[in-house]
Amino acid sequence: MPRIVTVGAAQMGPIDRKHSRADVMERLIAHLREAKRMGCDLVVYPELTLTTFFPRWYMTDQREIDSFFEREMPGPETAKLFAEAKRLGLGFCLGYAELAPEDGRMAHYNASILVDRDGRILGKYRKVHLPGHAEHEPWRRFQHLEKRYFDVPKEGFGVWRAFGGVFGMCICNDRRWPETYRVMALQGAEMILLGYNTPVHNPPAPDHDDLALYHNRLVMQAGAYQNACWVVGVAKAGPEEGVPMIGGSQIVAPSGVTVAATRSDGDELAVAACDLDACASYRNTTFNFGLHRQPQHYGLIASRKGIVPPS
Ligand code: ING
Repeated sequence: MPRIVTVGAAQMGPIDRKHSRADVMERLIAHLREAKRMGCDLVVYPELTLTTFFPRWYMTDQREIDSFFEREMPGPETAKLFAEAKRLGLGFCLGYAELAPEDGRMAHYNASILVDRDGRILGKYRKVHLPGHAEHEPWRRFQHLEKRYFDVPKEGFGVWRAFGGVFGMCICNDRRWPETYRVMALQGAEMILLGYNTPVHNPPAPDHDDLALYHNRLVMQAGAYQNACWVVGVAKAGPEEGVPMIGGSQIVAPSGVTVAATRSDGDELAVAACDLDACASYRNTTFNFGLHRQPQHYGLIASRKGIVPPS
């Protein structure tokens, strides 16, 4: 019996500062209803789906900063999403800014959750690779202050049994680092779910701007193929508060082939029926970790003087 999971990559167009959580809920629920009509089992939303990408602004007032965070999940404004998903029998993956009491203080995480069809939260992931900077850098067209507003979590990448398979999560910049996929694949991940908010323009490297969509596809296709797993990447896209963000949401098979993708920069659902057993064709051959990997050779070998000594 093939283990098919029909996935909806629920790309979101711009969410502006003036958009309330209620406004966003309407759009997220519209995605759920279309996904149900399309036969989906699971809907994947972008990173920080509930608000505009606020790290683009320099803020000093902690109350203002915390207004972009959720103190509980589900909370009063997100409960209706959980209720509608449960009513429709859909699971979902949701990215949001999490305010969490920890060691006597309030920790701030860029988080995502995996929710089962019955509304239970199966797992939570907190973004490991926080890009950008921590202090105001006025030379930039816009800021990217994730290092200012989010904490690096204590825990790393995990996987959870769900929807008949093994699922992992990561967030945005995580997808650019090969370790991200490998750590989850070594735990048995068959499908990795991720959301992203990626500006077209990267201030430290403007010469990369024309390749933004290519790099987006490259890293997810490589991650999928080299780790014999499905990768679902979902954008918050379009001109958001004057900053163009890439679209390019897509579902990538273990072969590395993109099997479904959005074409717009707005709210758009890309759907694919994903056979989790398709992972085996690569994980039992080319990427049979037990048979072919040589981890004893991957560390820094003190006896070998590399061209560039370790920093
Ligand atoms: N955004 C971007 C991302 O990794 C970035 C930051 C853009 C890094 C372009 C490098 C190049 O897709 C988030 N939110 O991580």
